[in-house]
Amino acid sequence: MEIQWYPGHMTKTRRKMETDLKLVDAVCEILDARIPISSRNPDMNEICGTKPRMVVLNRSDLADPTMTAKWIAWYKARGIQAIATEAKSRKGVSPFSAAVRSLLSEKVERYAAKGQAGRSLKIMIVGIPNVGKSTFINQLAGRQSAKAENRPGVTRGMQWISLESGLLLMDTPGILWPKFESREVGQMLAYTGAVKDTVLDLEELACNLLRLLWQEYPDAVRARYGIEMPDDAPGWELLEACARKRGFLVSGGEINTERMAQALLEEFRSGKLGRFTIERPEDVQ
Ligand SMILES: Nc1nc2c(ncn2[C@@H]2O[C@H](COP(=O)(O)OP(=O)(O)OP(=O)(O)O)[C@@H](O)[C@H]2O)c(=O)[nH]1
Ligand SMILES: [Mg+2]
Repeated sequence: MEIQWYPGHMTKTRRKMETDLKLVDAVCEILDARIPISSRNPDMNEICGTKPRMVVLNRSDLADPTMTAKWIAWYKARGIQAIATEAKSRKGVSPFSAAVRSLLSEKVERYAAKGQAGRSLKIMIVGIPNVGKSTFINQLAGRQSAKAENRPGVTRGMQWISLESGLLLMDTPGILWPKFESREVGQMLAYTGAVKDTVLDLEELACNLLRLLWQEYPDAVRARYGIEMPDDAPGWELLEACARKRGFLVSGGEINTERMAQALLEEFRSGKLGRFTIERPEDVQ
């Protein structure tokens, strides 16, 4: 499966990001807590240079809480500020300001020494499409300043939003990168909905996801779809078994795997199927 999805506006965003970098004190990358590896832009080192950086693991309401705790510990062990959030419900969002101040403590002290204690700290918020950047900013601001919707590509331009805490946040459009190091990264981003479904083969995607979940979280799959299959059953057999259990048939009694694929992806993305983290710290290369 070849995934083509690097629209021209992302090239433009990346360039604008590089030029806007001089305007900010730090960069905060928002990751999807379900896929902390694949949702991390491999070009960030290059784009950010020496700017201080921190990480937010958002959508943690959809991730496996034990794994989220492991990820936070993993970042901490590497001296990287990281917090876990559920921007949609605002849970975990408030420690952000303190984390930024700690990240920029030298600057905060310098400002205070110059009698500029109230001077704002400017943070660029970046991340893949649809990860919740604008929602996160709106929750911090306590108002709907940035447009947020459940589809990738909602934010089109950069926008400044000021917070009462003295932070000034720059919302940016979500970006992906032109090349993926591996096919897996592309698929991970597709499972979570960071990439529009129109560029994908839904059934292949659903088979691969189901295979992965059957391996890592079999109880959740069993509980939702009532299937009982061998541990090593291939993805398409799992998908067929689920479709049969659901009664997704087409005339003539054939199984409607396309409908099941759509249902599976929707139920995974919305959290109805359970809370999953499909990338572990041990998988970091
Ligand atoms: N379940 C869940 N949904 C979230 C969370 N944060 C944001 N969302 C939802 O994700 C969708 C996308 O949110 P946005 O804030 O528009 O995402 P964005 O990163 O700004 O997207 P682009 O501007 O397109 O790059 C919305 O439907 C939000 O309600 C979260 O922590 N958990
Ligand atoms: Mg946005």
